[in-house]
Amino acid sequence: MIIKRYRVKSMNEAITRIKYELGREAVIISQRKVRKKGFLGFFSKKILEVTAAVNDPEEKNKYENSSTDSVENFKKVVNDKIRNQKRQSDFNYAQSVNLRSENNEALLKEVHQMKNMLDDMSKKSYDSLGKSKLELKLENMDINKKVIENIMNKVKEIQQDVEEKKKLKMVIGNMIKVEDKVLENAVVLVGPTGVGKTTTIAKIAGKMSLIEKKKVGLITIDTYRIGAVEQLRTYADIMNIPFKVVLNIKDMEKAIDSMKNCDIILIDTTGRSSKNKMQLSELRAFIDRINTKNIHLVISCTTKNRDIDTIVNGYKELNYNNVIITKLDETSTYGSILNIIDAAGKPVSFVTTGQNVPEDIEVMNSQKLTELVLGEDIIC
Ligand SMILES: Nc1nc2c(ncn2[C@@H]2O[C@H](COP(=O)(O)OP(=O)(O)O)[C@@H](O)[C@H]2O)c(=O)[nH]1
Ligand SMILES: [Mg+2]
Repeated sequence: MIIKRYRVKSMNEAITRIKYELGREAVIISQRKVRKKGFLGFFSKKILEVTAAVNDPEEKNKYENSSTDSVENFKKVVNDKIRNQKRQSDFNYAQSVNLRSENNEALLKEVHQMKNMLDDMSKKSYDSLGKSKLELKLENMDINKKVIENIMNKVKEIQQDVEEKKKLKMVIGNMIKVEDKVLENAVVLVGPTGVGKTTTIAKIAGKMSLIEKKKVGLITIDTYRIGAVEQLRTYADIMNIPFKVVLNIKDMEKAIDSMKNCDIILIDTTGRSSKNKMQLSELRAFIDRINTKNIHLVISCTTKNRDIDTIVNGYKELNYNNVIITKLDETSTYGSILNIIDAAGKPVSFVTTGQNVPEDIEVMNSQKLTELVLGEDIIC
């Protein structure tokens, strides 16, 4: 850099001289007013001192070169820095990728676990109340809560490696006890009004007398309902079999005695409310006179779940040995079969499947009843 000081009278003079000597690129660095030096200078006028500077062309080149270098250096430094930064960031990235992949692994593991849980859940398919698909299926079959709980516990207890459906069949199959009983001597049918006692007696009588050619006698103690006696008498007349009406307890033994040559005596009773203990005790007194182990509780599979318990438990007073489940043709879900069997704790002797006498009655095996309960079969 070239620096020059000019002592001039005016700035104009300074600029002219600076331009001339240093060129147009020169710049004024400073200016100040000073007195001329020397003795006379004391009283002399003040003059202008202007300092100007310009870059030395050589130095300028050098500077430019060096600046180029420095730019290059700068670039280099910057690039190095960038490279370093990149390396660092690559390292960081790699680390983060590592971390991410580690995290990913953990995440994948979690997702996998969640998937398994979901699979498990969809297999069991829990609803919002935490019920499994199986439980919901059983509920849809109108099987009551208590029985479902019992079934689920038994299904869980099965160690065998078989599918759930099979386990379910095994459990229900074991719960449904059927007794293909040889009917002989006195057989009594008890149960609520309208479940089909009289019709069922007519069906059994018809099968035994018309098909099995057995000697059948009919007795009714159902003198309570108008027309009940006539209903059974009509069947007896058609089948041409003996028929007796028993009005009081002491007539019971006489009536049975009068039919001692029969292979089987079928006894029809009055439908009683299971809630009416008096009526049931009265009935019990009649049954005690009959002295038989062949007492069947007749109950319709269309009975509401809550009523099943009341009926089945109420009639326990009569010590029934079997249950006859009627009207299987009148429903599309057969869970009540299981509810009845579970509540009664007695084997099923017959089921009835329609109003036709004598054909709509059968001894249904446990497998067929299980299929009905599980909705795999229907009664048309
Ligand atoms: N759909 C259908 N109806 C039946 C069945 N058994 C009986 N019934 C009918 O149920 C009604 C009452 O039958 P009933 O024998 O008089 O019942 P009870 O009062 O118990 O003696 C009658 O209309 C019968 O025809 C059955 O298995 N299916
Ligand atoms: Mg009747």
